[in-house]
This record gives sequence, structure tokens and C-alpha cells, in this order.
Amino acid sequence: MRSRRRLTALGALAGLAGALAVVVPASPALAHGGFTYPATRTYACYVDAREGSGGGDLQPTNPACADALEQGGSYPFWNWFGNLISNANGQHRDVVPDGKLCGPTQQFDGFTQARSDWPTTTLRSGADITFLHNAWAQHPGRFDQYITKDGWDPSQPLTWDDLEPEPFDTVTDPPLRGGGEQGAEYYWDTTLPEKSGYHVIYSIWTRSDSPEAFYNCSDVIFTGGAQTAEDGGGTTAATGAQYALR
Ligand SMILES: [Cu+2]
Repeated sequence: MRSRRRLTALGALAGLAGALAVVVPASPALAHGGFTYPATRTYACYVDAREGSGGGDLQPTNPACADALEQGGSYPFWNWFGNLISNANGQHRDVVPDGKLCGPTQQFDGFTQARSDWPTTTLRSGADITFLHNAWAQHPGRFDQYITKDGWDPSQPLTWDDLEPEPFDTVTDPPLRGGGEQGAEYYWDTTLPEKSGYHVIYSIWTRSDSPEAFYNCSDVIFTGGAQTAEDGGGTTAATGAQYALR
């Protein structure tokens, strides 16, 4: 009973924070960032859940997002930009356990479910794209992007060993601009790895001004180059209609 009441109070607080964030810049203590393109798992579920209610409260239509909401409540949805460990101190592989890569803290545990029906962003294998990383709060630091190995199994918990050993993309203090899908955003160009089918892009944002680090999974589908070069390489889950459900 007690814990249930506490969860409800937390949910109300999170909802309030989400509502406030629409109107005023959220405080740095509560807000940080994450990819809007390709959408992180938490951001894609947040968009899905808001669209499911026509822009109001959270009503996920994606089954994985719905289960995440049922398991972990609304906090990680309204705080989709706060998937972090405060005292990571650069020791990512020590502080993030295997199986918990997509949600290393208890609040985000619902996003570690091993399943292949999360919302995805379709990308072209090997394409040049522009990463868009929301910056609710700006922090100097480095972004490292990893890709899952060929043949990884989404029905098994995601482990460090499922990732290619070296990041395919690394950037430090990328440029910042306003006017992104969720306000200020970092942006930089990258070349995607050659992959096919369902993969996870795993991003680690390591702050250089504090021990904090952010850990996010973006679920993506790689296609084999059938798209034209002008289309930018893919569609974003954030536009809603283009979720590639399987
Ligand atoms: Cu922050």
C-alpha cells in the first residue's frame, strides 16, 4: 500500500514536471537530453503515448511502451531525457549491468525488456545522416554511439558483448541550435554502419563537467539502400505514422 501511494505521488510529480516543461525550460536538475533522431526508446514511447491520447496524458499504443508504462509508471516517459547515472564517472561498463543497458536505473527498468516490438526508426545502411540530440539542459561532453553486432538476438537481454567493440560515431561538444523537435538540440553528421534489419544504436553521453552519464537505446531498422540519397536516409519515429512495427 505504502509503496503504491508513493508511486502515485511520484507519477503526479512527474506529470507536473512534464506539464511545466511544455511552458518553461525545465530545470537542469531534472532535465538533460537524448536523441530525437533516431529516437531513443524512451522518447519514441513518449511520443507514442502522447499521440495515443491526442496530445494529453500517456496512452501508449505500442505494446512494448504500454508494458513499460504498466511496469514502471509515467516517470521515465515524462523524463525521457533523463536516462542517466549521476555518479558514472566514466566507468560505463562497471556501472551499467548486462541486460540493463537501455535503462540502468530502477526508474527506467521497464525499458530494458528484451523484445522486438519497440517503436523503430528506419535508416538506410551506410547512409550519411544528421544525428539530432535534444538538449533540455546543455552539458559539455562526449557522445559515443555503438551498434549491435550482426546476429544479435533481440529476444535476449542486451549485453555489452552484443555491441560492436568500438563506437561507429564519436563527437565531443557538438554544435547546439534552437528550434529542434523538443527545443534546443545538438546536431552532427555521421555515417551509419553497414547493417541490415533490426538493430540498436546505443548512445553514451559522458559529461565532462560532472561524473554523470546518459545511456540510451535507439531501436532502428536498416534497409539496404533502396531509398534515394536525397531522403536523408530514413524516417523518424517521432512523426508517428512511420513506426515500423513488425
Ligand atoms: Cu542534465
